[in-house]
Amino acid sequence: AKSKFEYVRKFEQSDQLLPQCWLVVRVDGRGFHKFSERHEFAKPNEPRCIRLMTLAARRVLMEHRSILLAYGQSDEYSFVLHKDTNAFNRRASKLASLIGSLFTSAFVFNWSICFPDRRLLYPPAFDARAVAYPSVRTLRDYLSWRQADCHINNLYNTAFWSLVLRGGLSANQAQERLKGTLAADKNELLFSQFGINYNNEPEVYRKGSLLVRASLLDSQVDAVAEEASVGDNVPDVGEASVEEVSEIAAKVAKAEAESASTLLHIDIIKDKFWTENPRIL
Ligand code: DGT
Ligand code: MG
Ligand code: MG
Ligand code: MG
Ligand code: MG
Repeated sequence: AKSKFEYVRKFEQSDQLLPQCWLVVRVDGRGFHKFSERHEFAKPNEPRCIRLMTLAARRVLMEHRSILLAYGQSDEYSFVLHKDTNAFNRRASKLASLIGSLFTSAFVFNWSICFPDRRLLYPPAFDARAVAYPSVRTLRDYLSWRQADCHINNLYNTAFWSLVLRGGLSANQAQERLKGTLAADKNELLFSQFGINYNNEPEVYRKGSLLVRASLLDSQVDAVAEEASVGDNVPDVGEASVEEVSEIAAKVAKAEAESASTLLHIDIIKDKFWTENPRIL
């Protein structure tokens, strides 16, 4: 019962990821520099977009049970699958395309929940790639890389937008002012010129967002998580009405429950979180 055309299947190449490696799928918004401008995102951080990204990520965790945790910052989210997973035969293209397209559709699907007063002006896209990491060390270094990127960019962007929006500098002048500065210089500039203690900026901006399967967490972290997610349940929704705000809160709470994941804004570079939660990796 095979057609004579069946042979073309042999042109498909295997892209199975190595066994016993941790699998990471990272999605990243296409052209979000422009997307954030067109949709008038707050600078440097738009809390409604962060909430939308996390809702979309929760949808992915709900659907794909082999994902242990996800880490998001800026316009990206990384999903970590267990090293023993056999999901989709560990095929890179299947994993990346399914997670990337579900993330994208969930982002669009939930847009009006997070931006009740702002129309989506064109369909956004997210690229996705799948990578295998051969050890806990390399996986943790991957996650540290993304969190270090979050820190470096957020410190830079906080200084840059303070100089432009509050210091009255042009974008070029602000860029010149920051050229060659170290982290300590930017901290000092923020404090002396704008009275901003960078360490008091919200953790969600400085550390990014970590979603962990609740069943893998140890109790003491659960307590911290409770606080973090309660805070996250009070959506900052601009011009939204009271009914809209409670609708958003209800939908966020529903997504939280269904994905059974806990939202944390914490340091994942240091050992502390991993040694306190040995069941995750
Ligand atoms: P790509 O990924 O190569 O297609 O290009 P982009 O433009 O997406 O660049 P990428 O991913 O390196 O950087 C993310 C951009 O999104 C960056 O220009 C900052 C912007 N962005 C992300 N989150 C926010 C936000 O909350 N507020 C604002 N104003 N911009 C944001
Ligand atoms: Mg991007
Ligand atoms: Mg890029
Ligand atoms: Mg990006
Ligand atoms: Mg099919």
